[in-house]
Amino acid sequence: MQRTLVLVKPDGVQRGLIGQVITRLENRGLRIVAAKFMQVSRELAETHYAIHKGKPFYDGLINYITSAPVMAMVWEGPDAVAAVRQTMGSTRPREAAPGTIRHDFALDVGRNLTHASDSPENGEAEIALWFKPHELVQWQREIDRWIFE
Ligand code: DAT
Ligand code: MG
Repeated sequence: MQRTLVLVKPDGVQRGLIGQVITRLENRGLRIVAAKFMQVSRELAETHYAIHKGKPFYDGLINYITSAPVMAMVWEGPDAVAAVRQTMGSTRPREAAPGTIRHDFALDVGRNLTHASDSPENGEAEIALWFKPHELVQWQREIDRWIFE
């Protein structure tokens, strides 16, 4: 079982799309492990997006992610990192496949609604950055055996 960090970014929160993102991940069969509605500090934003520092879109990205609250979550499942990114769609919403969240709800790369970790290693690092260990809930879902082979 693999875990990944998911954020509904400020545009998704402001547009009332938290529920739709959660529904799609639930429908997929992924299991929620943690959730926290929060205002992102500049410090957290800069650590989370450190890899993009120096890029032309960096300042806009930091302003965007700190501009309103986000819904931060951890989801798990088999190959959860790849599965969630597949459900999110391409970074550029106008290149995202129909049926993906970014295709169905977004147009601009700077308002692409969600974040999802891009590798298992980054997933674990991002989960540790956004959540304290006791905020991650270990639980058994009754229907797991009908979703996980
Ligand atoms: P992703 O969020 O799909 O993992 P990323 O990690 O490459 O994409 O970039 C992080 C965010 O930065 C992305 O969700 C939106 C923004 N971004 C990326 N490339 C951009 C660009 N060329 N112009 C504007 N914003 C960009
Ligand atoms: Mg990324």
